[in-house]
Amino acid sequence: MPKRNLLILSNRLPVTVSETITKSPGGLVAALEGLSSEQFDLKWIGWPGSVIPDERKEEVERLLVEEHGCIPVFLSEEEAAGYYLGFCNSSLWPILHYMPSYMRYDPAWWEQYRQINQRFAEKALELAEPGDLVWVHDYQLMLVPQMVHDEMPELKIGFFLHTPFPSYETFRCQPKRNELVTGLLGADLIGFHTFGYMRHFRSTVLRLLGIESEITLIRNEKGHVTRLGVFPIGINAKKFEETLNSREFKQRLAEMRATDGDKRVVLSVERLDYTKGILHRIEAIERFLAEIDDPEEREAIKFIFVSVPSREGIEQYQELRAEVEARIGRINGTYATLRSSPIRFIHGSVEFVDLCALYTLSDVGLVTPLIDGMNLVAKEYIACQRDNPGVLILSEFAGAAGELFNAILINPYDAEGVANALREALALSPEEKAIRNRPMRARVMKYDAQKWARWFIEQLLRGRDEATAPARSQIDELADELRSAVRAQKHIGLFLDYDGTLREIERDPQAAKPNAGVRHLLEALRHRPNLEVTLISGRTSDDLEAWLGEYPFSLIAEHGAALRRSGTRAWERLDVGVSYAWKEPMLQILRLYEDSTPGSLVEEKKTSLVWHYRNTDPEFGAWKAHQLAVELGAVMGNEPVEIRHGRKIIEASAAAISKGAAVRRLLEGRYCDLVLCAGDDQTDESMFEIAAPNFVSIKVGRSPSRAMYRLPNPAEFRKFLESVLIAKAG
Ligand code: GDG
Repeated sequence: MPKRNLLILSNRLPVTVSETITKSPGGLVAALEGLSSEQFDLKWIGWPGSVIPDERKEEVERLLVEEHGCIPVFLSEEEAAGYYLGFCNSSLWPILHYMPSYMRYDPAWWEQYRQINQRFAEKALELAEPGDLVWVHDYQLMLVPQMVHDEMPELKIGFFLHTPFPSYETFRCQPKRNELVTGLLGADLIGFHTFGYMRHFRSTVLRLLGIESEITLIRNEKGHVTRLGVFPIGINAKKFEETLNSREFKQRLAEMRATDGDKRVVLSVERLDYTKGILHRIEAIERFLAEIDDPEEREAIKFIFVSVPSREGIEQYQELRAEVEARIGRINGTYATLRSSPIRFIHGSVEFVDLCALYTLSDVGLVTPLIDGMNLVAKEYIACQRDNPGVLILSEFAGAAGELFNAILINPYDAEGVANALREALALSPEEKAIRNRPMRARVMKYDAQKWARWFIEQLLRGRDEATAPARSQIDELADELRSAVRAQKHIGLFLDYDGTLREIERDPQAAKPNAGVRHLLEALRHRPNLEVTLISGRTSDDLEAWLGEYPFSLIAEHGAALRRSGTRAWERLDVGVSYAWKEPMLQILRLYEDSTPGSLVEEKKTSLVWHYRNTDPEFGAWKAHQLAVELGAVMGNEPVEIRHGRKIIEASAAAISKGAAVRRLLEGRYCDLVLCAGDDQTDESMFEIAAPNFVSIKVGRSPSRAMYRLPNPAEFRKFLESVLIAKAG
């Protein structure tokens, strides 16, 4: 099999460029090691992390490409400020972490963000060949999927969000919310850490863009399908296992034990970020210490904070650092003795092997984010509890809390609860700790970063479900067939649904009168010889008469209950003898739903009853609709009625009446060389079921269908009819 490119797009390249270029492999690099190099040619597109002077760019780019497989996206000082510190980290980061009051917004930042996303997309498009995979990472690049998809829809585009996706109520605060969500929907697959984030995303798409979705599938207005998935990221398990077995590790651990071995150690590791709950943790520690009466007992406990400097150009981060340092100073001032002080604050990062030794040494891992996409520190802590395990205290607001089921879960806002958890953790026996840790460690080591990446890529590669695959797309063949039928003056029967097929759907059904495009087409069709046209609709005969009555075509109204044959003005009923006894009890049920669902309404038609919920709260309406469909199915199961869940409607109609039955009726006793029927929704499927050798069907739109051919929208459908039946005829 030929190799495909796998283009990884992330804000930062896994290298640091200063005088020289050094590797700085993060979790993502390790994750990608799990992918087969026989199958993929891995190329990484990203920012080298520092501003490179113009005269060095060419050389840096060459070295990065040749020696590291990295393609740089260079940023100027100003761009880095606007895009990275500005839009990404002062606007998006707080909103994705439920902190709208921290959000700042400047239109100039947005412009930079858009432009830099465009630059990333262009780099990907330069390298990509049809069939390649593009995997975009994180909130810095939310516009890239749509930008790439617009230019090369044949690429498979994945997006993974490393942060939470917040509820709609929070996300809606971001001024560019629609653009951001639309940008993401260019992807074929979007991955989240948890089901909750995925649920929020779907709800946001529904509320912002009005697009309903299935649990793992969103089809946008243009018909593009985005699948959604839950892929909780893992750690580089192999590296941890190897390090725990290394001599260097044992040596560092021994050194640390010599210094802190007589103390109970409580460890916290994180970037110095306001989402990590550092101030809340300090409050809990203060409370915990205050409740210890014996100074010696207090002295026997040591808190270590490893706080990696982060985003120091942003005011809130500077303030946080000052506040953390001040409060730690206060606690240490209060409780320090000649021998020790309670909190050791390291504002910097430690080497990986030291980090492992610290994790192993500590009796408690204290992880307290106020909100966190996943939190790898919690998983890494567990990985290092192999031989003489400690206890993990973990915030329930970290994505990792869903997996690390045996940790002591805390609410970081509850200082007293955290202090209690500390006491509980420190009192656990070695056996209890071992029992808690074993299954968690097994999980953390098994579902590691490599598995995560393989799993995501497998899903990205997976073909679309049968249900969403387009029907036969060889519409050109049909066009040729129709043209030659016209040329040969064959007799052609056309059965055309109106709303959604000939004419675009409107929000207000009464606004969907024939427009210029429809009139132009119908006018032309009426003058074609050997063409027998029937217009079909779920609308009333009055509606059809008013809008389309002037044409000499047959008209079928009410989904097949009423018929006006061409050349006559009279309507005949096709539902004579059909029972409507079910309508009264059904109406009572629908009225209950109308009353209890603000914005919904019941429409009474001769042959059917319809409950519309287009103007309801979209989530509440969809839920009630589902409930109604189930209830009607149960109560009306034995009645001669068909229940249909259509676009923002639940419709109950007489089972004997259908568009398909009406078409059959019209075709009785007459001969056509070719019959073409077209429709867009579920009610048209009864026409598509008709099986005859001279019968062809076209589905307009993207939803699943039995039709033989497919066109994307009414405008394309009208163009198709004009081109095959009118333009080149005669
Ligand atoms: C984002 C999301 C999500 C920390 N200090 C040192 C050090 N670290 C390493 C840890 C860990 C990583 O940094 C931090 O990862 P987290 O997952 O905890 O948090 P974020 O940086 O906020 O990451 C997060 C993650 O993306 C992945 O999707 O889990 O929710 O916010 O690996 O070990 N490493 C070394 N020295 C240190 O001092 N060597």
